[in-house]
Amino acid sequence: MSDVLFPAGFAWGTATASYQIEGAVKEGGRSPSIWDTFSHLPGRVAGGDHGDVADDHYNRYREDVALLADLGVTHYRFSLAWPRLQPAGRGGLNPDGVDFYSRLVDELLAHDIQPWVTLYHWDLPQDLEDAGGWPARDTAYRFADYAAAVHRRLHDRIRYWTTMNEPWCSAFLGYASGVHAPGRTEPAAALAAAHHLMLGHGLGVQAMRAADPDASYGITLNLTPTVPATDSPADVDAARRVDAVSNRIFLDPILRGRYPEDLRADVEAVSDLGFVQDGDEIVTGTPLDVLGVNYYFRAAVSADEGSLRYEGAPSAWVGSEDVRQVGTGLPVTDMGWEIDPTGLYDVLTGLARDYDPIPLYVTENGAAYPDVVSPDGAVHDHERIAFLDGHFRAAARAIDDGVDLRGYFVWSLLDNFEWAYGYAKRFGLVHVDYDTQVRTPKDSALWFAEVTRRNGLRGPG
Ligand code: GBH
Repeated sequence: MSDVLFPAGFAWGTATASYQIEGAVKEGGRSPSIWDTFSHLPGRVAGGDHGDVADDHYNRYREDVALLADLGVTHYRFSLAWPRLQPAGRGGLNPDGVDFYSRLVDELLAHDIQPWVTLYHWDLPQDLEDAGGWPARDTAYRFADYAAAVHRRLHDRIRYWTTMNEPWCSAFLGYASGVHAPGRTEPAAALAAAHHLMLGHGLGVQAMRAADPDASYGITLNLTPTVPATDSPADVDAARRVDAVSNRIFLDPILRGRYPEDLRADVEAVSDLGFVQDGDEIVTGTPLDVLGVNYYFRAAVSADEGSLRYEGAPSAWVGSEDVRQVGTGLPVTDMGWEIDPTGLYDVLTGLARDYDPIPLYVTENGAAYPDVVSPDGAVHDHERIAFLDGHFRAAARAIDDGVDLRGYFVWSLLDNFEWAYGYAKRFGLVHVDYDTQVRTPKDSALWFAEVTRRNGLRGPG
């Protein structure tokens, strides 16, 4: 029986995000972000949790890079905190912020780990939200300026630049359902936010590429393969609509330079997309070097039932508020998300089928489980190992079938602040004790180190 091997040079990594791990929210001249504000409002985050300390990665980054080295990863995906680098969201950069990321990058390179940077993973400077946030067009220009300024200082050592992480979440969880910061529930504003996130992305790529054409530029999208719960015409159309407002609303303006026609019709009652100005779709469609895909689960959807995906919160599916997600009976993780590796295969092969060729990376995939440290000092997270093993094999099948997949980042290196769920959900390969900040590599970390060493998996696909 042959093993599953990945192509030579395949990138193996883990991913994190600034607000989820750094803590030190008042150190080094950092200003508040929308997540600082939101998480300190009563009732917004489970357990009243916030990112004030998180994993204290800001002060412990050397230890964390050593953990990465033990995993044998070739790449590390992390995000830059805009409020650390440019506290007011405009103007000059904060030297202490630049210095922190500069030291982190040096530490990674000293361990032969390539830094893969995301410029925006949801921590908008609060000052910019106060000026209107992503529904305001100016925020796109502010983002492009920030991207250009940071790139100028760090591009000598960072070769992989991602503009946005999951603009869907920023736009629709932030401004429609309101379960993420800034917690607004304005469906039309959410559509404008989605557009301005893509506009900022395109302007940012243009500015960075002009300064350094040789680095790699891209964006990361959360893609949710969507299937009808039954073959009734209403459910089939519900799946089409959710696919439009979750996936194609970003994929098409970015990879084809135009919004899908069916989406325009679906959201007509909410917005005429009047904020899309002449020439904008050329900017959103600025050519990219890579597309990052975050995959967690597949959604089965059904029409004609009240859609309350979070208790009490409005739907994130603007224009399709009548649709709800239904279970299909597959086993779930601690998030309640169904485990479906075939969904990853379908996302990757679907992109290769429906869009012009572009190198793909899985920039996030992983699972939460209520891991505990056993009396023997270890964390026996066999479910996470099974989850990752299944998804790695699905990725390998996609490569076999011709998909240009170049790398895979596990979410996440460390247990961390899981947004609206706080610290209750643990996604790490490494366990974090939030009282002591002690890091304990889980069994999955040891298993993953073996995967990166072999560049593959034991046993047939
Ligand atoms: C990613 O988002 C994030 O990039 C990362 O920061 C996070 O920690 C990680 O995954 C784990 O959650 O039920 O309407 O709220 C997760 C992608 C997209 C998955 C939205 C859940 C459900 C939408 N998420 N999706 S809704």
